[in-house]
Amino acid sequence: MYLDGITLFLIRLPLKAPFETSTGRITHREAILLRLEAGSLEGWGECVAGSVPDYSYETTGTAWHVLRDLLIPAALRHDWQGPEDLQRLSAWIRGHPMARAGLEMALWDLWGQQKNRSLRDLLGGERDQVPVGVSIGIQPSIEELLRTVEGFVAQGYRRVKLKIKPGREVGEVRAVREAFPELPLQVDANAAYRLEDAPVLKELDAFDLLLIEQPLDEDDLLEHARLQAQLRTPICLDESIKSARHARWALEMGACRVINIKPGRVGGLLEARRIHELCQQRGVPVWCGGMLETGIGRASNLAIATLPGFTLPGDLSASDRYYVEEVIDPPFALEPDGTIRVPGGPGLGVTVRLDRILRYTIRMERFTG
Ligand code: OSB
Ligand code: MG
Repeated sequence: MYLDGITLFLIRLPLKAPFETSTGRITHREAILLRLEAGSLEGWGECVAGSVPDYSYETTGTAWHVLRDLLIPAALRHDWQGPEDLQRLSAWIRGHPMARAGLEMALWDLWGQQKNRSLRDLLGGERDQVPVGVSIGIQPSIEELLRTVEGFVAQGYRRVKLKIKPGREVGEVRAVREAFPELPLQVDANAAYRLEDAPVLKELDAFDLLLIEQPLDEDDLLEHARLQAQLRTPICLDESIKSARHARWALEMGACRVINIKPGRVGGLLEARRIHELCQQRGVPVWCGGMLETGIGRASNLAIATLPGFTLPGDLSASDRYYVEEVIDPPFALEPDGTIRVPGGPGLGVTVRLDRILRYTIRMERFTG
């Protein structure tokens, strides 16, 4: 199969509420959407890189460059036998997993439509709905935090993740734990601590957390192993795990006991599935992380979260948790039992609303072979 054209859209979507992490605060989500054309079919993908290099070195700017100047010209010349081809085609490019993963997602969508199979089925998923949690940004005050948690719990979210940073952790976690003694709760530091901060992180052991996500720098695998040895709470790595090799190193070193799998961070769904397999063999629980995706990326995350090793609720919330307006129809909704239904239609199984995408597009470029 040859591709007839590829369009990149840089969109800037307003968030319902600002999202604050240890690295900063955003009011809009910038992301690149990709549309692949092949005959009468269209495949959509989403690249999770953000506008600034705070979570990883990739940005919408670097991803645009890698897609436009390297991946897209090669993709338009290639006779595709499947999304798997992308690995061979892009093996010479160092890094830039988010750019690759965006293109891979669109190839999977196209492939599923051509074969009339859902992405979930193509990946070997087993469920048609997945339990989900919500990731709550750092709030202006503990009162505000308690109100926010209460709102999401009332909506039916099954577990809550609190963003933390130095000085904004023990008081916050204690308050939420006291108000919600039974709530499955976890925290995410986005690499804000150093090994010297172990004493404050050890205080979190008292609150029965499911896990502490990425306390230290992404390169600090050795330090994470030293920290894990001092903590009862499992460490979960996010930013540190950029491939199945990183996952193997981290597990062999004892740097974590849980892994957050984000296909966008590891170069795509195939690499994500390899990490899932490795963790399953070792009895390590995994869950699907999120990057404030639109409905396009969310559909892809939901599909991989149906694999059997995804035993913890994902950062896969309903569309209305993030955006005033969703770019797909219908938006993803939270079911009363705290799950989200996984689309069963061909490919990603969502209807993309180009009219809405265009309203939020700040840069667009179309390429043909
Ligand atoms: O570290 O998991 C993270 C959002 C953007 C970048 C990094 C992270 C996050 C989240 C939000 O925690 C997860 C979601 O999409 O709900
Ligand atoms: Mg994280």
